[in-house]
Amino acid sequence: MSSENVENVDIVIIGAGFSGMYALHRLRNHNVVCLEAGEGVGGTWYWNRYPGARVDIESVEYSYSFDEELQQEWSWPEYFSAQPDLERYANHVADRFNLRERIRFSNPVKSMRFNQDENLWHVYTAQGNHLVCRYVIAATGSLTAPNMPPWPGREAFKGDIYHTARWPAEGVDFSGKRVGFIGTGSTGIQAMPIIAEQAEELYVFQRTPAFCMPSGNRPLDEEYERDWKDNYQERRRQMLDTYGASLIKQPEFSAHECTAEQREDILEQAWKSQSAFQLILAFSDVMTDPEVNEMVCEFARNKIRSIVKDPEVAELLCPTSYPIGGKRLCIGNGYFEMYNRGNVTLVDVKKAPIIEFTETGLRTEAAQYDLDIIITATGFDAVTGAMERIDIEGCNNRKLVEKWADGPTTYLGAMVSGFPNLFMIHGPSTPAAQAQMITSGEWQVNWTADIIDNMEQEGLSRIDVTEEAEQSWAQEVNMVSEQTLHKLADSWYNAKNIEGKKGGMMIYVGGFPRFSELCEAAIADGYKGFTRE
Ligand code: N01
Repeated sequence: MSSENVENVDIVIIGAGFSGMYALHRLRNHNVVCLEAGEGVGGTWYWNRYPGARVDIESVEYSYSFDEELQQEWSWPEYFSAQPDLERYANHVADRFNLRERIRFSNPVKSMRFNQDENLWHVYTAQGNHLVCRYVIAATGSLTAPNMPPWPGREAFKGDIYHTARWPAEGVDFSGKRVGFIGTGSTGIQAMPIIAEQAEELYVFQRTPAFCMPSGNRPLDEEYERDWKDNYQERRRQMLDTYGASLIKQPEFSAHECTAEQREDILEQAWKSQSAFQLILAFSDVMTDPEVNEMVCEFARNKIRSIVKDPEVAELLCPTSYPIGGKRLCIGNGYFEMYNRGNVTLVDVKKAPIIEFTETGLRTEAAQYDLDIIITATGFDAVTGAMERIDIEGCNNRKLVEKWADGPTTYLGAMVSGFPNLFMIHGPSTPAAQAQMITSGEWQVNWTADIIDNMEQEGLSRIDVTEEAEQSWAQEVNMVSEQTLHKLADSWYNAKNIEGKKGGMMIYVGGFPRFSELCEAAIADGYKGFTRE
């Protein structure tokens, strides 16, 4: 590329999802540009437009806090907003704060190289742009890179194949179709009941059954909304003091302090609470005490047995191989009820795995299934996937993928040693989906922006972290992980959802308050673990 085409800016933000958009707003006093792969804003809520896509945290919480007028003027139609409302909100924010003028849409970052002599990043996009900047903020999202199933024969299939995270904007018509659906995680559980209503036949290919509780979604009550609007500032502050940056209630008593009848009552109330996740927050020790966890598992299994009429199907839907909450608890609407329909068939692909796509459908080790449409809701190469799909070269020609070959290393989830002036939001070993992501993302953006502002004030041009700091952060991440039951479930939390992926615990399960305190303490302690020049 010729030098005339080089554009010099202060900061490049990668991604116009909720964190990237806020970073753009927060850092607008700098010359800042945002590069976005999609044609619109919203990140996760732009890409995941499959039927039934909906947030599982109340929208009054899962929304921006940075502008009082914005939170007063916006009205959410439902407690748990659907994808179109979340995308509408993202577009409203982009317009209201004039963000679009600084976003380059349909312009994914292809590669980045750090020039050690200049202390500048050179960023190259798929459209052929070359930007030179002092800082890069990667707001690339934890659940961005779809995990495509590995089976051969994809091209042979005569029907249509979709991944839920790349859903066509015009939608899909299922009427009169035989649909094969692979994946029974949060996504599949939301999409399938709606598809089952339209399709002629729905075949659900299940490898591991999921725990799921009803969402309790409903139109947002006016009084409830008013109460939130009257108390937003205080509640937003309280949210930051909770484990998940969310005001979902968690009691302080153990299940062992209750009688069997009391436990059953508490779990029954949790199930009916209309508040997501209440089941794993019913007692203080559901995620730390295996015996308590098993009590909650059995309660949830009994719910499945009471809903699903065919006992064999019900048993196949009961998870037995991991603790409840070890993977993200799914929140659904009519998921188990769906199996009582005559047009839904559950196929056990743990027993007889899928081996190939064929011209007419899918073949498992046991049978051939003829299908018109195949949907893969097979999750994501989570946390590291988006960053690793960019060719990133730091100091001494070291590539990020090489550095992360055995798993991602970071300091505070924010920076990687040898990759100066590059910050991540919701990076590896941050609380990610364990904390409400808009609020925790805003917090991380503010922390990062303060660091950058401080660099400018002090006339510094390069910030890095030490390998010792990365090691001490890895110890902290492992130490808190050892205290919970998350390690006992194979999921995107610990990289075990992708065959051969290395790295262990990808997220920080020590809670948002501890995470934010440690981040603040490092700065207050004279930038402990950082090097600045
Ligand atoms: O992905 P997942 P997801 N053969 O990884 C199966 C957030 N989210 O998109 O469990 C057969 O959870 C896989 O089986 P197994 C939320 O944080 C939030 O559903 O690996 N099956 C599993 O059943 C969530 O945790 C919301 O055995 C295969 C499924 O595909 C995260 O996104 C809504 C397979 C993948 O489940 C990811 O959820 C949606 C194979 N080869 C998502 N490979 C809300 O806010 C994979 N599977 C409500």
